[in-house]
Amino acid sequence: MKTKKELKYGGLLMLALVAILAVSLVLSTGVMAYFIDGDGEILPPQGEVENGEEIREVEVELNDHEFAPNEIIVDAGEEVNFIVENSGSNFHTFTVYNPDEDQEYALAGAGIKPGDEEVVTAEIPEENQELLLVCYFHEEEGMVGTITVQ
Ligand SMILES: [Cu+2]
Repeated sequence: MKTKKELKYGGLLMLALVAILAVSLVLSTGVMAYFIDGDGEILPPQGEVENGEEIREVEVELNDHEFAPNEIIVDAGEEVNFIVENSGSNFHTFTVYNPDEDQEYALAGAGIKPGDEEVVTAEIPEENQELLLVCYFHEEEGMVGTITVQ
């Protein structure tokens, strides 16, 4: 038969195990998404939110064959207007995918002729995750990027 003391320590051990389990669950899911710069810092979202407006504007240039910038950071659940300018000499697409969704359906996107500029509006998902940015035509040439939702 266990003494009172043994029972007490048994309970504490159980609590500690539950706490460790909870912490590792959290670490393995959402939290890692914050550590995107490798130093454990949360980076500010890019672009501007105009006074009194809810919509962030992020400028992106399409070159032959890359997005500039190709690593974009936004806030979860916000609406973003990507101001996309094709500075290259080829036709490019600015296509945003949610890797959790069916790849046939882009979250947002546009095809843009050389010299043209278009506003591509995207409703950013609520979950922390990484969205994919691709040009349909030059994905294999490395015209890809990420939109980190934090
Ligand atoms: Cu392209």
